[in-house]
Amino acid sequence: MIDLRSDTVTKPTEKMREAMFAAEVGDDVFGEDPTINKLQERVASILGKEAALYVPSGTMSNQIAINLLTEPGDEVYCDAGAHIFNYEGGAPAFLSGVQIRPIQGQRGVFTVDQLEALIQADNSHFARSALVNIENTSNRGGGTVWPLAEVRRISELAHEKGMKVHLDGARIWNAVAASGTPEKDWAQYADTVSVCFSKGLGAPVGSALVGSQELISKAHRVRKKLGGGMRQAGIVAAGALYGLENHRERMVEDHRRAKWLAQELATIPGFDIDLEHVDTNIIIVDLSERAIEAEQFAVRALEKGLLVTLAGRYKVRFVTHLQISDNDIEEAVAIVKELYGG
Ligand code: TLP
Repeated sequence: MIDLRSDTVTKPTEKMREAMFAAEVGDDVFGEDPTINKLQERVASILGKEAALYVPSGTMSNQIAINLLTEPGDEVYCDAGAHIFNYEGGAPAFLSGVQIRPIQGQRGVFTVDQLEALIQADNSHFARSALVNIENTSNRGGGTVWPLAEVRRISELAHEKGMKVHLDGARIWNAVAASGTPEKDWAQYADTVSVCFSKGLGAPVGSALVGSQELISKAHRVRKKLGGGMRQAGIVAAGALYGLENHRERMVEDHRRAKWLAQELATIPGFDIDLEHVDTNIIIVDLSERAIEAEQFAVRALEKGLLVTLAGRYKVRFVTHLQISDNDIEEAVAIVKELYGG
């Protein structure tokens, strides 16, 4: 099976397992797990923020941020394809009582002008404009890396208007590997950053919410309320720490393979791929020209041993990761060409 469904499907490598096996642990709800404490310090330092909190998932990390930075009835701005809006089970409404105002960006990226046009006047008819969410890289956008200058402009406008900025950096590591712009440079424009260890870094579990000491102290209580305190989770945090130290630089390999795969798939008639913008490890293929339903594509590919996910009625997503080799790419291309020509 060639599993290109997501970079979440990776299994810990031997060395990662050894690090996990050897991890020192303690009760993290008492703040006594040395491995988690080390991970939190390290990730805060990489992002240039005061503090970090280890949490079970990227979803929890994003939702804690939304909870901290809004009041019920507030409005949150994000791209229409954002994970917080599409894939978190309606949690912003469920957990924080906020509404989402989606922005129709390009490949997951919106502009400061688009945001400015939507910010509400201070009038009791309107929801309070409270928070802007930037997802970098953009998942549904096809792994797009944001332009740093636009992130800065959005952050400046948001703060000028009394709003906060959250960076969903589930794949910030990919943005760094692709752009050469360090984590800190992206994070400086955000009040909170969520980073994931369980995607490109290849760790089995966990994410971190990063921000000021004040916000992260408050985040402890929200994590507790959500049931996210994990006791001796240093076992899994050791995998995250291992990934952080050893798997960031190799991501350029995932990006090279994604570009290669995209170029091959784009030679198939009616397979529409924005080749110029395969920035990182995600490829979205639009099959609408041939009216091939994504679900049907996925079923046929599965029969041949290739796993993909759906990104829309006619859109299929391929994701490269730690456990995909050059050989896997060759085989994946052969399978798709066998099924659809080219
Ligand atoms: N994304 C998953 C699915 O949920 C779609 C994937 O396979 O890509 N932010 C972004 C940008 C994400 O892509 C994801 C996961 C999350 C947050 C949530 O992370 P988890 O799955 O740890 O809750």
